[in-house]
Amino acid sequence: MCEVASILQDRIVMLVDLDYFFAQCEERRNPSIKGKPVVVCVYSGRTEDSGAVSTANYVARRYGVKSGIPISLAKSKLKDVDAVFLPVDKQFYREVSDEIMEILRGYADCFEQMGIDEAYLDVTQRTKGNCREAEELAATIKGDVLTQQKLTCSIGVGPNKLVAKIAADFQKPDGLTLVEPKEVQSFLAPLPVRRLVGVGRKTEKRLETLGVITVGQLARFDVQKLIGVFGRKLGAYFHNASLGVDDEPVQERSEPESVSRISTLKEDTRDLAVILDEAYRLCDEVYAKLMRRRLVYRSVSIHVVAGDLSVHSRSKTFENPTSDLKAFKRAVKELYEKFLGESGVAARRVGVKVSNLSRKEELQKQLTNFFGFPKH
Ligand code: DCP
Ligand code: CA
Ligand code: CA
Repeated sequence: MCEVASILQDRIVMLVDLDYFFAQCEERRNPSIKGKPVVVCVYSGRTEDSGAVSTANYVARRYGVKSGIPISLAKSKLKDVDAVFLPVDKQFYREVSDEIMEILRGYADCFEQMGIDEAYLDVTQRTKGNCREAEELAATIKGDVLTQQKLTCSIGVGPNKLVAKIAADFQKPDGLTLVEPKEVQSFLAPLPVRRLVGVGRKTEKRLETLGVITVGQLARFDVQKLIGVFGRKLGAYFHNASLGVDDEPVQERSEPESVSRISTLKEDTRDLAVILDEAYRLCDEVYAKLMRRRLVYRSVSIHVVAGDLSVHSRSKTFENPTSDLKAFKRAVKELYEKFLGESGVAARRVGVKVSNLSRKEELQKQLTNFFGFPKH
């Protein structure tokens, strides 16, 4: 649907990017660190400070701390400052990300997640192609993410992915930038070429030798010469990009292989009722996600992390795909009973998972084929 729209009509595309994402997750988890410089680190483990900065909050950025620099350098920049250094906790950020992506998905005609903290939303239909409406929708989305998930994001709204992305980066954090079709070229012209997707440090240098620093200069640069330097494909791409032209559709990525939830119990236990109480709650969450994404499942698994941190699992596969919540819970109960019967360990964390996923529409198609055409 959105693919056709990309060729036939003017589109409205948003890019939603979460602000200083990993560090903001840490602030949400522990609000007392808010206001201090927060640096999230990937420790390599060789020496105490070896490794790199994954990201930093905006307070730390004022001291020159940013993604990619060595931890030791970040520490020296923050010498004598009450700063917080934390190790990355990818699993936690992934959980936060999943929940936010579900909120965003609900606002899109078409949705495309790009990595852990950003997504494109095609909102052409629901805004009837009206920029003002799209701007209001973006404000609503920001409000929703903030109230439901306590995180700020920056949103760019434009006629395509290229412009939306640059617009989202334009004002950060907590920004909202609308670029209407008639403003595209004047918006892009003063920006450095580096802001265009696909222009890395090398290309930037090369363009600089041609006297091209800004996107506006690139737009005016002879396209044939550009092709002469970068080849047909890339040269044409740079030329179009500099004019803000981009026909890439917002496209849903392939379906996830599984959907799972795991949680830590108040205390280690072998009590089936206590385990199921938590496991059923997780089933409801997994199920809600399946429904939102219109997925059916064929396999169910349970996971147990024992008190000694050993990991155990059991699974079951149905003959046919199903979207039944009761069957899901029945299978989970069966598997936990089986597990407790076979193993002597007490559970510290419990999880549930569905896999072998497929689209609900495909299930219906298969059934229709099997039973003949549906009556109208
Ligand atoms: N990330 C990383 N190493 C990098 C860049 C990013 O580990 N070199 C991780 C940490 C970030 C997350 O990816 O939180 C998202 O990257 P972004 O580039 O979107 O940066 P942030 O969200 O941290 O900051 P901004 O507010 O600029 O978007
Ligand atoms: Ca971000
Ligand atoms: Ca990002």
